[in-house]
Amino acid sequence: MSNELLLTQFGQNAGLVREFYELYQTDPDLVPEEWRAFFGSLNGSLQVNGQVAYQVPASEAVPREAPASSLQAQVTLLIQAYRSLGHLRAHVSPVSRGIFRAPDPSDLETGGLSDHLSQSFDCSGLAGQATLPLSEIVSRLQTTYCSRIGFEYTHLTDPNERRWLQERIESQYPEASALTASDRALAVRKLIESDVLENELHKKFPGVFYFSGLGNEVIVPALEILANYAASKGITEGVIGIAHRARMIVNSCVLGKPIRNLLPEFEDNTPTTYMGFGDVKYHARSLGTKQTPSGREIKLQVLPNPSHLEAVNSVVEGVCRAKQDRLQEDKRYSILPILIHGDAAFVGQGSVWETLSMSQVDSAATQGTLHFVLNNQIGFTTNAADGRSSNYSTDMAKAVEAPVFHVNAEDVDAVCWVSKLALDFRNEFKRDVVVDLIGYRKFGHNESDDPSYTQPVLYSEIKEKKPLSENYQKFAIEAGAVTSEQAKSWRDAATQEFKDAQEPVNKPLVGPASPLHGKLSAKPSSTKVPREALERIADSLTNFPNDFHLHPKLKAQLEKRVQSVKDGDAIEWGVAEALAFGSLVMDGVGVRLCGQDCKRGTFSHRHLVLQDYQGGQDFSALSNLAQETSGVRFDIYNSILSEYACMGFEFGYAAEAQDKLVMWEGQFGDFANGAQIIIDQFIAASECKWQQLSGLVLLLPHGYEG
Ligand SMILES: Cc1ncc(C[n+]2csc(CCOP(=O)(O)OP(=O)(O)O)c2C)c(N)n1
Repeated sequence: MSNELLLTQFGQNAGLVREFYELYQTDPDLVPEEWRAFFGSLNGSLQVNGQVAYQVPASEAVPREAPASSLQAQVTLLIQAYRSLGHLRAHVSPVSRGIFRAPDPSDLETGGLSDHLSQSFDCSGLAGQATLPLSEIVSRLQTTYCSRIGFEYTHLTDPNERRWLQERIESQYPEASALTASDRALAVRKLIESDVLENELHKKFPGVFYFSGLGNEVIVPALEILANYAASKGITEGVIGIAHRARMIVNSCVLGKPIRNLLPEFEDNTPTTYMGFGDVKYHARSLGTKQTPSGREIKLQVLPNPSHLEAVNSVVEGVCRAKQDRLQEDKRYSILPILIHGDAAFVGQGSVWETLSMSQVDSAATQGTLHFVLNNQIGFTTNAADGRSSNYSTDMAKAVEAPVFHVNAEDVDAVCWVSKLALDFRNEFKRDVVVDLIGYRKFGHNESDDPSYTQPVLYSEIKEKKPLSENYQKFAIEAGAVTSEQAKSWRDAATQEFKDAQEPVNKPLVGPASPLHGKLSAKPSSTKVPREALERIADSLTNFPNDFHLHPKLKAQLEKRVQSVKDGDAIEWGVAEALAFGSLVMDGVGVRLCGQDCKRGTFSHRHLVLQDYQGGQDFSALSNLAQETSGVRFDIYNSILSEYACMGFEFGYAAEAQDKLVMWEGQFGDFANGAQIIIDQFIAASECKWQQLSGLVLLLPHGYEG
């Protein structure tokens, strides 16, 4: 087994271990004491289960009394250490709870470089330079990689992506990352609005749950400024999945949901809840349209979701994919999925991984998703040490090659800059990216919870913290971006809006329990299909291009299928299905079928996508038929081996594409209960809870033998 393979036994920490080992080989003092002891016990090679896992090639080991070339090697290692591990030393947490640990890469004394600070070295393109004095190399690395953002991007395997990020980061952060004066003013206003709304809700509805977002309220200016930026970059619509935390301020202060509409939900005073339908306020859908400074409009929607954390992720993706499927290839990116997670849920809920895992596959890719983690460093009462085995809660995102940016949630400028960087990366490379907003939770888990039972020390620190709106307002005034009069007028206006919004709360209720009431009817329609149409569909099954090479075993089988339609006799299940799908696409109804091994069919019964026996192009008879007749799409996909996220995705797709037949197929029917949350919370209940329709069909072939 190769060294690299053996290293994989350290899992995602393999790179870290190797780098530590290389540093150790250069100089044992470069690594922390415990690592020194560990490597020291290995007798010159890194071993796992008695086998050599990694041996620094003799040519790479640098002696302590180093000649110039070895000094350069040490400088290169130093730069590499900052780029790949600097995030572990960045000041990303606004509270003193320590979740990060790493050796100090700037410890030049032990690295033997301190006598060479004025000497120039090759700096691996740092700041666009070929060489720089060591003192400048170190200070630049320190301010870029160990300030208020922790950048994780060296795990990306594509050198273009790494280089793109490296150049942006090293040329812009922190010097060129400040917000403009007008964006600072906007951020102050949004923070004030969030603060006022939360405080007023607290006063008016003591103990009523709305899951305060304070401590991570930076998400509000971040989304606001991001929406403006996204619109200027051609994004026309953002579809957001967000759990309970901070949802009120996102809905009201970003999507513009009027407080007048919010308050009745707090009093359970809506026609829907009177009828025993509906859902709690922090699960509701919200829609907004923004006119942005670039003159372009952007639509935003928060999808409704159940309490089941992270369940909505794949639904958001499905909705976005359905929207993207209506667009030309070069416009698909204009629909942006945004998923806002909790730190504990992100690492704990399987749906997160399943959805990440789908992010690049043919059936479900959505041009990259922007993830925000509202990382308050706690899950209800549970600390990170009990809540996860990984260093960061975001670590699994690295497995799909998503860059991860950890950012101090009290540094508004840094948060907004890195959010824009994340969007640009997503637009450029069409892959997921994560912004981990490291903040805190101002209050308890909910509005009647006392967090001092479980985190007494942390909460005595949090109690002393000033609201971000105050701190940032002071900063923006000092920077000349706003005046104190402006800030006061925004605070007064927000308070007044809340006051005014209370007036209609006690008015009598009018309106239907559901906007769908009386609007739905099953229109009977004829399902007859003319014989000629059926024969055309059958013929299409073998209408191969001249250069297509059919698998020899399929020839007779397919010919028999065509003949059975002509004879009108002995029509197999797979043929009947093809006739049903084919007749729909000929009538102009798009069809999408997705599930495990769907293209061939689990029981070798479908064969709707045929592989060329000599490695040429696949043949999809019904896709061709759809294009030739009505121009709609017939899409059939093999999904990843998941039920939960895949069914959620198809639910979202079907909810958005109501003009199509959308089907999810279970490999065997009994596996469907891997997606029980989607069945119970979305398929069975979405109309009643959120007036959300979805025509998703579940195909559940029976059998226990799978
Ligand atoms: C699937 C699921 N399991 C458990 C819960 C109960 N629950 C609600 S919030 C929460 C803690 C979530 O922590 P985190 O993801 O960090 O978000 P935070 O509330 O801290 O913002 C738990 C356990 C839930 N809503 N959904």
